[in-house]
Amino acid sequence: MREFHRSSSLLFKVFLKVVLMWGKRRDMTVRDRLPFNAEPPAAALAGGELTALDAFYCRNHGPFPDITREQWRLTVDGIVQKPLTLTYDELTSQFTPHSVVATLACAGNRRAELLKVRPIPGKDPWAHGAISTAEWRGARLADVLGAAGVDVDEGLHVAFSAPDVAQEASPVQSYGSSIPLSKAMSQEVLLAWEMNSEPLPRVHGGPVRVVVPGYIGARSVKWVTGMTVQPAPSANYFQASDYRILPPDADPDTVPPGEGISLSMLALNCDILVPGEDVEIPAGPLTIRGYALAGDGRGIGRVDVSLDDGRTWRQADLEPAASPWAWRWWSLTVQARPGPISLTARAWDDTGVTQPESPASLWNPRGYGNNAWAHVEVVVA
Ligand SMILES: Nc1nc2c(c(=O)[nH]1)N[C@H]1C(S)=C(S)[C@@H](COP(=O)(O)O)O[C@H]1N2
Ligand SMILES: [Mo]
Repeated sequence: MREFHRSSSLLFKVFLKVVLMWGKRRDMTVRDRLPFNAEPPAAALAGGELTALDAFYCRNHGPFPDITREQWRLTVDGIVQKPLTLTYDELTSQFTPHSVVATLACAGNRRAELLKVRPIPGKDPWAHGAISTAEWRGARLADVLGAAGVDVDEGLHVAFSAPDVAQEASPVQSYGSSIPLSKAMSQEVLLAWEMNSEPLPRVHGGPVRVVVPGYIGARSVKWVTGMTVQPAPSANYFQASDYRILPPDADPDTVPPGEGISLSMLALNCDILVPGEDVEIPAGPLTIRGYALAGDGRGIGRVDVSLDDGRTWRQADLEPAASPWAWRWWSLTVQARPGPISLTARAWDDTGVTQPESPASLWNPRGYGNNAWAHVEVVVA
């Protein structure tokens, strides 16, 4: 009986854990339980080109809506000739499906290093893991906008809306954002219903989400139910106020909407994922591995690694890119001698631009867009 109690309460704990983790690995670092925010350990990302669904990071501003495929509708309106309402069956059967391998990166990824420069109250200290890559499959947004009779006009924007309500928004409102119509009409932007050949999980926006490769994750709206073609960017809190690089001396609690630089295209970035921080490493050959990600429409030119804080550099081996929208893996094997080593990496893009050196030079009040040189401190035994 006792045994039974013990094992059933153990089962219950496991069940609870799985429910709380939304099908995620047990070693995810949970930044918030409600809304659910979690990142995988760096080494879990280094496994391969695509991130396994149970390791893919989760970034939410409100509780997830529970929408079945039967209930789901997408309305397309605004400056269109033929406003539309699509069901899940119509979206998936009337439009040709396309697949795109794309990296989703949260603008707050690597905030932990900015926090060491100056505190950023109320924001999660994301380490290396608020970035992941999937093969997304769905209809091209351009095809759906085409069906609604959209005339391509440089000045217009497409605003997305979703039903999840964010208590952190001011005033409280449901999640939304927008992208320029010119980006919306490009081939890589999808209304996705599959992720790594699985139906899009609810935690990642199922039944249908927007995927905007090359832009910050915040623009890839999950559980999307509305699209409006309009003359200006979305007035939603997460477009007009939150995802912006404020000047270092601005007070994020009092700045008016529209202040600061609106984040859209990702900037050149890289990170060191293996070896992990503060792990003991045996002396001898040490393989350093990480990703580099070029900004929207650019490619990676080279990745350099330094073992002496940037005085001298060696070039890493670059693996081929799975797609222009995905991270590119790099590695370098060095001879590790006993003692502490400071590992540094920096990427260059194909326009000859490289990353800024220090997080201090990038610090901003909401802690977004850290693309400083990657740094990991390790101890060789
Ligand atoms: N509806 C909705 N869409 C959303 C969000 C959200 O909170 N609600 N978070 C955004 C942010 S900030 C990011 S980084 C990505 C994260 O997607 P993921 O949770 O599938 O990794 O979704 C974006 N889309
Ligand atoms: Mo994000």
